[in-house]
Amino acid sequence: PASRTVLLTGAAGGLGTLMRDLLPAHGHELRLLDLRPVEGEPDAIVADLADRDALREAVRGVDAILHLAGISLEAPFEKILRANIEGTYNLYEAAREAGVRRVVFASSNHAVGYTPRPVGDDPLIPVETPRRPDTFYGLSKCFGEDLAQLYWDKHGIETVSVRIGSCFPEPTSVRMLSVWMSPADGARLFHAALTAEDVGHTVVHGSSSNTRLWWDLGSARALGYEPQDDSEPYAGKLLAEQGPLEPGNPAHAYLGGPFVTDPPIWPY
Ligand code: NAI
Ligand code: 15L
Repeated sequence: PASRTVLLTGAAGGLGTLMRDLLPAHGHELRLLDLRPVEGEPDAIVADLADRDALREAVRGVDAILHLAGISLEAPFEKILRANIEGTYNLYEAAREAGVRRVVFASSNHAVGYTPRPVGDDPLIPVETPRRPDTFYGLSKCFGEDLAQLYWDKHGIETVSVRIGSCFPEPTSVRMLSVWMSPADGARLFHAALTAEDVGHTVVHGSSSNTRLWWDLGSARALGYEPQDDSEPYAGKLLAEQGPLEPGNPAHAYLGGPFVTDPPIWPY
């Protein structure tokens, strides 16, 4: 079904700001929500995912929800619990009560961050790869994916869980050459996830069609996603500055990159 009004949670964040610019051109009318005011958007709903009354109001009459809100990096468990675990539950409950039929959930590569990255002729990481969260943050994304499956099986709410790689205007590390999703491809993928028919609960990898790709994009393409971008033009500069990934370095050995170390090493 062509999606009409979409509730965009996390609208003040990095990805939310990019998608506010790009999604209207795909035919989506956005209702915005964030904990923080959204710059230049006085009509945005300023609310915490802990506020169930505000969520009930926010989801009323929308055709779909693009759920980006939450803590987006590693943090103490109690904070992750409140924002990402309880917050996502609160949003699905509001969606169920209001009869919203489709959610697109911003999952993350960090749900499976301890998956070794492919080396040489290794096959691409399949979307069915076992869960191996690399942080409490990644664990909260595993919870979100399982919650999505439960709400499909029990309540018929469809979700596309997008395990986003790194969606920023440009890749900023050698690892990101493999997992980068250009903002324009991000909008293409979210559009496909919002509008494809009969998705049930589908998990997809979220990246551009990078030359150095680590994971399989088959389930994303099956939604109608046709990536147009490739990080390769950035490779020369990043490799010259940072050198190649080293096999003996744990922060270079896994899909989740530096999130696997304790504490995580920044930048990633
Ligand atoms: P961000 O940290 O820039 O934005 C997150 C937004 O959520 C912030 O504006 C924040 O105020 C809001 N938020 C946090 N807790 C909230 C709460 N309790 N109630 C309401 N709003 C709350 O993160 P970014 O990069 O924009 O990521 C968006 C989503 O995509 C996150 O869920 C993140 O985990 C996920 N993701 C992003 C990736 C990326 O490359 N940008 C990669 C993988 C996943
Ligand atoms: C994520 O899940 C984070 O939200 C984002 O800030 C990046 O760190 C990204 O993963 C990544 O793996 O590069």
